[in-house]
Amino acid sequence: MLFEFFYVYYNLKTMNKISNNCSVEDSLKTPLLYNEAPIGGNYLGNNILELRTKGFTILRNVFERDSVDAYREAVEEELLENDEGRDYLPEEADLALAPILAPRLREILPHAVSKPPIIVHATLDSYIQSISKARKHKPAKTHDPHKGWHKDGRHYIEGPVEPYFNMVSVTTYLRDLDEDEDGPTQVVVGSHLCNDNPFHGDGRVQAIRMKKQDLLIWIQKVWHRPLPRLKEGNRYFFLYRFVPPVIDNEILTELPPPIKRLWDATDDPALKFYLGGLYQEK
Ligand SMILES: O=C(O)CCC(=O)C(=O)O
Ligand SMILES: [Fe+2]
Repeated sequence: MLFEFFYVYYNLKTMNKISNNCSVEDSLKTPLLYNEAPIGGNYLGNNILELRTKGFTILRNVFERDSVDAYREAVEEELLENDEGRDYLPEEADLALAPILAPRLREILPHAVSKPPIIVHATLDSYIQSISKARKHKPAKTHDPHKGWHKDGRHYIEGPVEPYFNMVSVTTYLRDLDEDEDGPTQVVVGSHLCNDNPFHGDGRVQAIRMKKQDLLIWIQKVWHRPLPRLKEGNRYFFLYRFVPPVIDNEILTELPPPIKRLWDATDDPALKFYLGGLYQEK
């Protein structure tokens, strides 16, 4: 009897789990698999501290490592070319949305984007910015120390620095970045909080090394620049931006098609909020 009860309970639980997942996963079919385990321990706090002090942090083991290769191959098949001959992934593709559904990212973003006293969940602002094509010519082996540095936004900070951040960016590179030849992004550590300027040789320059199953969370107010990929294959740089939905923001009345599909498919209010913020159907 007891055994029977557990058997039924177990089945119900499993069915429930599957049906919960189905509604979302059925509407987003990609080979990318997520690490479902929470970030845990002190890691979450350390990630947030690092993001605020250094301007970037690496969120580890967000994806199942082997699935990233399958995902990248699927991306490669869906690439389109724009008028300037650059490859891009259409932002309405399911593949474009898959990385930001990772549970670990959903766990940390509400803490990363904050503007007290409003409690926020992150809202997607935009998707993929660019995918650079494989370099056709052989680039120089040394990097001009001045070339390419910029902040996205104002270059100089005036007055007191806002200690909370109202926009964070998330990047996946789909490849291991073990050395400069892999084409990591370089940053000046902590330069979102000060006026260190790499053109003057200020600050500590760091190339962001991470694995393909990791995500970079960063603030585009740090000085940064891409290093070119000097190996075979495309350099991928998928950029997503997240902002807190503050009450005086315009409330979205439309969502991009893949987001809308997911929004409709899920009954989970937290996921709805993550996808659309204060979105209201017209
Ligand atoms: O490709 C990179 O590593 C950096 C790109 C960049 O600077 C940007 O998207 O703002
Ligand atoms: Fe930039």
